[in-house]
Amino acid sequence: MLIRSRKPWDVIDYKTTDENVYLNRRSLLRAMGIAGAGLASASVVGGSFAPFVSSARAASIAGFPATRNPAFTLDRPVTVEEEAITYTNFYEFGSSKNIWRKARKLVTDPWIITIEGLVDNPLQLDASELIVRTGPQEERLYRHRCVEAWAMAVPWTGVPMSRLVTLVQPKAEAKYIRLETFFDPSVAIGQRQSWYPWPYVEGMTIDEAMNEMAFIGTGLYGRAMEKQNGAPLRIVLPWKYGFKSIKSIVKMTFTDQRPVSFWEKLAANEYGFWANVNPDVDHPRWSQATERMLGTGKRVATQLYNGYGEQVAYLYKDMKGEGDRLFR
Ligand SMILES: Nc1nc2c(c(=O)[nH]1)N[C@H]1C(S)=C(S)[C@@H](COP(=O)(O)O)O[C@H]1N2
Ligand SMILES: [Mo]
Repeated sequence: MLIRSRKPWDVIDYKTTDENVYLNRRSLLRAMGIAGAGLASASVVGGSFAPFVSSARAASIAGFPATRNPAFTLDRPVTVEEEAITYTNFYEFGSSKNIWRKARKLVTDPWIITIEGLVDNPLQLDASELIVRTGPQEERLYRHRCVEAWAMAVPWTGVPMSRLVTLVQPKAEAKYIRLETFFDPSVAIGQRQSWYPWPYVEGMTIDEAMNEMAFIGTGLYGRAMEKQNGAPLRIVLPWKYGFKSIKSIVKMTFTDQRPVSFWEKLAANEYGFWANVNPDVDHPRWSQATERMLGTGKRVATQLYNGYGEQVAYLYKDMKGEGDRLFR
């Protein structure tokens, strides 16, 4: 296991090392007409928490920050924290990216998760307990690529998905995991929009779940997950478009049937099951050749499997029959 033991004085600095990134972000906020100056200066005051960090998250919680696993490195600066936790996709709270305040109404403690279906050890337990049973937590730096062509690079805290699979012991017939988000339109006002096929559903194969990159996220930037980022736990599949990384999970079902996701139900020609990042397969409505980094607005070339081909390409090598659907 490539886990480095961290000394107490070895503080992780999440502020990017690239000063231009920060300066550019400031001008971007200004251009967007946000009260950018205030937010921006608050975020760099050493030691004190910026206003966009919730008090629950600012409070120290056991397990945070977790030791960083140095096996997962980046080819780009870490995105400024404020951007990653205030620009989010969480349709349960509306289709805008600016839903972080609305998402804070979600009660995430206690949070019961059911793991059922074709497994020898079905479980129903609190999210915190699940993390203890699949721990220890670690931190990983991953790229994230939304199908809409924005991207970020962030330090997630969490546990490998393979530990959960091992814990519940899938039966031989199980091939897929179907994941489901909560349904509570009294809090999640986006769920009052009845034309969407709530609850949000996603899926992966068990082979994908066993891959070393597949991660259960419990935190970001060394603190517990903000609600808008999918507290108390979410999936992180960095080689796939972001919509596969389902947030605030309440149920996981091991099955022999391929799950039909929320987005696939809405628009199967745009959002398929595999959804592996591929710069050569355009979305029907836009190019996927490049992506825009949150914070800097910098355009960078999109990479096959989001740059994780070495780790995941073997999963798809015999799937030629599916043609380019592999990447939608
Ligand atoms: N339940 C749920 N999970 C979700 C979404 C959502 O709307 N609802 N959006 C997805 C999309 S499109 C992306 S890009 C990522 C965004 O994660 P972030 O907002 O934490 O960056 O979450 C994914 N998980
Ligand atoms: Mo996305």
